[in-house]
This record gives sequence, structure tokens and C-alpha cells, in this order.
Amino acid sequence: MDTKDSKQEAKPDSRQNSKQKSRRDLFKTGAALAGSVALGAVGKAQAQHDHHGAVMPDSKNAYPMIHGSKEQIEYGVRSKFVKSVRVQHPIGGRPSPDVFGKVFHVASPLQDSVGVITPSSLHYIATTRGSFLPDIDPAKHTLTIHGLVDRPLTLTMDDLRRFPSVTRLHFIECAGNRHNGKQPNVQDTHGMTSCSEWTGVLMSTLLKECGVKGNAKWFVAEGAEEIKGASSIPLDKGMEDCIIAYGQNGEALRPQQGFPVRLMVPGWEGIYHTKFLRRIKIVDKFLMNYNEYGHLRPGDKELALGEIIGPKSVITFPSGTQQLPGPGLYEISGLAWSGGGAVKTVEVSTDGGKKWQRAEFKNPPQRMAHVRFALPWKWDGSETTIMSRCIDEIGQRQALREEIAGWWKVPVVRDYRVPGLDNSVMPWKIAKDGKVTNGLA
Ligand SMILES: Nc1nc2c(c(=O)[nH]1)N[C@H]1C(S)=C(S)[C@@H](COP(=O)(O)O)O[C@H]1N2
Ligand SMILES: [Mo]
Repeated sequence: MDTKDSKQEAKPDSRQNSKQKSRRDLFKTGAALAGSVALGAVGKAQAQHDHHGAVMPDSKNAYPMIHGSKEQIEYGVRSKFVKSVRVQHPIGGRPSPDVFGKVFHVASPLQDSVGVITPSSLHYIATTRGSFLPDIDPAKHTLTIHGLVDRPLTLTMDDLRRFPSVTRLHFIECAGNRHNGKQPNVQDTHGMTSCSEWTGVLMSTLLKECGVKGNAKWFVAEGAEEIKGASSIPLDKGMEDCIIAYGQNGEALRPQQGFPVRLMVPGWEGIYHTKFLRRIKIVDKFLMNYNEYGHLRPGDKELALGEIIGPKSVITFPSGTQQLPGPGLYEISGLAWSGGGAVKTVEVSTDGGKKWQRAEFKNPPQRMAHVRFALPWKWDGSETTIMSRCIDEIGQRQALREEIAGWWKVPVVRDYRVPGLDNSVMPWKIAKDGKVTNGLA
């Protein structure tokens, strides 16, 4: 709104003025919606009514109708105009399914995301080494807890559902969620994380049921398929907040997410979240499993950067390959998360990191869950770089790649490969013509 407009608006009780104003506003609305259906067109058409008196869509109406199918009614299908899909990860990696029907790594379309819940059908997928998704009949599946316990347990899925449940928002992120200058968009740079509302039984509830022996220190979780997803996890973490989850976003887990039951290890690398969970063994030491290969690192320092996800964030709009139509007002929006707890603050820079401004949250931050942040931004049309950084509730701050290189005492190059998990700041470059590209390129 220009200054002339706002001065006129400030004049009190001027009828003439308010008429002018509403005409101007209409004009503006019309301009903003140019190209879409003119307002009032639906009302003017000679509408037909069904026997309940409801308006029947017909050729005179503004929109065509969806011809009903059984599947649209029984389970629900999105609009054919919504095209967002998962894609293989990384670029040049194996497609899923491959020619044999195996599933590998598949990234979630974060560039199209709104809010914090990833739709189950778009949740990222990872199989440790590529595998066929098992087609498990929940009536035949059981979960066994044994090892250093007083009373080993074997539970059917019905048994599991009789225990008191919890429902919590948690992200999962694959250790392979790394960014470099060659990835054009945020699906490639950050799409190996997703956030769902998970429902299940706290592992501590089941451990109390079995009675853990005094020398128990670790547990190994194992999946039912050939990959097994077996990992050693400290028992303290199991007692603290691990969930034996059977629900995702209000319904049963998807097969891609481990139907009928998976382990949730909030804030820890994706690899620990064993899918198709069939066995938990309580043990007295770290056991070397097939899955532990990912944690063999050259030195202690690098090893220490594994397991728990650090504070991380990424701007999803505007992000790589998107196009700003021109200078003016935008809402920068993105996702932030941390394995250290709830996100405390997100800061956004729109000038390549000189100044940082505090972003607002669109939902209350929760422990080990994505939070949606946003910052209003007036783009003046000049070339710039935008980026975000996350500070979590235990005070950890997401670092720039340059800062990380400094810590490791290696030369600072823009596309420096971060050791361990990559939670470095992601820059997006805005060109004069509004084109958005990878700032690490
Ligand atoms: N049984 C089993 N569990 C598994 C895996 C697997 O291959 N098999 N992959 C792990 C890896 S590497 C990740 S990142 C997460 C991914 O969970 P998602 O596919 O639900 O996103 O599951 C973990 N759990
Ligand atoms: Mo992973």
C-alpha cells in the first residue's frame, strides 16, 4: 500500500472515501487474482439442483467435477493437480524400485511441504543396503524381548495395543542427509528427513513388564526382513524415550515405514529406528552388528559426531530451482530440528550472513520434532544469499561450513565436506532475475 492510500484511509467517517477505498480494494483483488476465475461467475450460472436442493455441477459452473471412484471415497486420493512425489537419493543413486523391485534411499519433497507433518505417503524411505519391503501379516507378527530380563516377553500386535500408549511428534533423519554444491533443490539436499506423529508404547513400559537385570547396559533391536536393521543402543536411551510404534499420522504405519511395528529412537540417526521390529535383546555390552558399519570412523572425534542429530534447519521457500516472480514481500519459510531436544530459536539471514534476525514459529516446538519457522522478507531485487540457523534448548547452535572447517583446521572451501553427520547451514542464492540456486555451488 502506498503512502497516498494510507493517508486517505486515516480520514475518519468519510463515506465517499470508504466507497472509493472499497472500489480500489476490489480493483486490487481483481489484479491479484488476474487469470483465475472471476468472482461471481458461479452464482450467475443457471444452476441445477439435485433432489436435496444442492447445486449440481454442470458445464455452466466454473469447475469440472471429479468423477467419483470407489478408491476416492474409501481411502482418499489427492487432487490430480498436486504432483509432489518422492525421488531417489542421492542424485545418480539406485532408483526405487530397481529392476528387481528392491527399495533403496528415497527423499521427501520438502520444497512443497507446509506445516510440520510429512504426509505418510511422502515420508522419506531408507533401507540400509537396499531390500524388498516385507509384506507382513500383522496377525502373524510378534515382538520378542529377551536376554538380560527376568521374564522374556513375546507379544502379538493385539497384545502390544493393550499397553498404555503415547502419541508424539518426532522427526527421523538418515545419516545420508548431506548437502553439497551439486544438488539443485532442497529435496536432494535435505529430503532424507521427515516428521510424523507416532503412536505406540514406551519401551520403558515393556522393560518394566520384563524386569531388566542389574548388569544390562545395551539393547539390540532387530527387524524381520533380510536387512534386519540391527543396532546396539544404550539401555538408558531405551528407558528414557524410545517408542515401540505402530501408528503414524493417525493410522497404521506404512510398509515403507516398518509396518506393523518399528522402533523410534528420538533424535538419533535414522539407522537406529529399526523397522519391522521383531526382537529386542537386552545385553551387557555393545554388540557389533551388520548395521554398525555406518559408525566405524577414523577417529574418536569424528565418531563422537555420529548417533545424535545436531541442531539443523533449512529454508524450504524460497529454495533451489524455485523462482521469485519479482521484488516485493515474501514469507521465508523452513524447517528446523535437533536431536538435542526442542528447537529454541531459529535465526534467518537475508544478506549472506552479515545480520541474523529471529524467525517466528508456526507451531510450538516439541522435543526431537520438526518446527516450521518463518520470517517476512521484502526483497529489493538485488542479488543476495539467504540462510537459516537453529539453536536448540540445550544451547547447541548450527554452524556454518566455514566454522566447521575452522574447528577441524582444514582449508575453508565453500563446498567443504563436513565429517560425521552434516548439520551445517544451507545457503540459497537469489539472483537478480529471482532464480534460486544452491549457495554452495
Ligand atoms: N528393518 C530395517 N530397519 C531400518 C532400515 C532397514 O533397512 N531395515 N533402515 C534404517 C535407516 S538407514 C533409516 S534412515 C530409517 C529410515 O526410516 P524410514 O524409511 O521410515 O524413513 O530406518 C532404519 N531402519
Ligand atoms: Mo539411514
